[in-house]
Amino acid sequence: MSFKFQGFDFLHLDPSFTEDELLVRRTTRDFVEDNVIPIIEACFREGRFPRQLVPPMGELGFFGANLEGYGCAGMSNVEYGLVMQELERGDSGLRSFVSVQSALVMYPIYTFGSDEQKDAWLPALARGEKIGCFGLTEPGFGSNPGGMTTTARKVGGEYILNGEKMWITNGSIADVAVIWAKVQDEAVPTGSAVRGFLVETARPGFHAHEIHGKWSLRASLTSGLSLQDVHIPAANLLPGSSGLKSPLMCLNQARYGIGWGAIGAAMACYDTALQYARARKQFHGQPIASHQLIQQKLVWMVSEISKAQLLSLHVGRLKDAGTAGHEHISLAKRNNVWMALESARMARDILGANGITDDYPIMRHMMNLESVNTYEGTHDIHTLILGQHITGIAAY
Ligand code: TGC
Ligand code: FAD
Repeated sequence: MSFKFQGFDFLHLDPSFTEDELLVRRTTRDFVEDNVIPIIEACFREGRFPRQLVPPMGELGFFGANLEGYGCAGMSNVEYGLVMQELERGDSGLRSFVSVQSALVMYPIYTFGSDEQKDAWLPALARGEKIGCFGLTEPGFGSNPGGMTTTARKVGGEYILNGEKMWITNGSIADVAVIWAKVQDEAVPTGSAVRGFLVETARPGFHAHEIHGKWSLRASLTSGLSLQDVHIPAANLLPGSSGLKSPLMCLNQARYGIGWGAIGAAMACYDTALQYARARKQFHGQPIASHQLIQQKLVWMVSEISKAQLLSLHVGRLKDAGTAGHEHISLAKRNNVWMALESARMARDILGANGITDDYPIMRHMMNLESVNTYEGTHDIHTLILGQHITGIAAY
């Protein structure tokens, strides 16, 4: 059983949004209600990504939504954030798909790519006709991607790539992989800078294998990538990429969207718990919502979701004004995912035994949020990023 979502606007924030922002939110919410909610529990149970949703999401302009031109919707960052919020109210896996395609594949092509690369990839990625993935993490280097061992050796007019990437969303269905590797150039013997490369996944030596056995993000595909002597033309280097800063700039875009997305997951859990608590009766025929301890949990969720909304809206306005620092984005990602995970745990408790079943969306959100807490910089890595910003001392 699931309850129809009632919306969440405790602080009367809706007048703070423009008409266009509210239209984007309504359109995405309707899409999720009509296309995601009816199928998502089955997809999660079967460990299946609902690929049939990719073309309609392309038509709605969800891919590369905050980019201009190349068939992209040219949304503001607040509008893009609201899309992420609504998608993640459906499922973190769906938001992940859009995050990777938009922030981690289209954004680096848009920002670091040549005109030829942009023309070749961006329109097809925007329509969802092509799918991309982002290969930064390696088996031995997760929180510390600067230690990566994947190499790109320049030989004549080609680069030859070797290495392993791990935990790569969409890896096994991608047409193109944005691979981050350390360049070995005979002409520049001391150079080992991290650069980005566009690797067509059909190239010999490129293999992707799906990672099974996940209890989280089961409606999303996660893969390991192996690159063994993969030859690519030198023109596949992203010419504007330079050093670890480049992939970290992509992560800022994705982390910003996750900050909003986590609010959506928390709203789904809170709304389910509230409706359940009003209907469920225990002791003297009274709804459990009449008990103080249940109310305390609901009030915690309302407080924290409201604060998270204010935080993401403010960071979004800063981003639209061009003044958001990566520390602001870390603050939003860290706080909002923590808040959503705590909300999911409280909401699960309110549903008692029913809370552990997939008759309700809470346990699925809770399991998904464990991944969201880890990827794009773990909760603790964002603590250290903020600690470094405040003190000027890196404590990694
Ligand atoms: P560090 O020396 O601090 O920095 C290297 C250069 O980058 C600059 N920088 C940033 N620039 C832009 N945005 C940021 N967020 C930046 N953070 C740092 C920095 O100023 C420096 O610039 P320059 O000019 O001096 O060269 O680098 P470090 O090696 O000490 O590492 C810093 C640390 C730990 C914060 C970083 O490595 C980190 O963020 N680690 C977490 C890794 C991570 O988040 N991985 C995510 C992989 S992708 C993923 O999870 C996708 S999930 C997909 C889905 O949504 O489904
Ligand atoms: P580790 O880095 O080994 O960390 C383990 C623990 O140690 C954590 O608690 C961490 O906080 C802690 N820790 C590490 N260093 C320190 C320190 N200096 N001080 C204190 N504590 C520390 N990556 C991609 O590149 N592309 C993708 O598309 C992608 N998709 C993903 C999808 C899923 C479902 C998941 C789960 C991960 C995905 N990732 C992806 C990888 C993700 O970014 C990494 O898992 C994440 O960065 C953490 O790395 P790790 O798992 O190796 O953990």
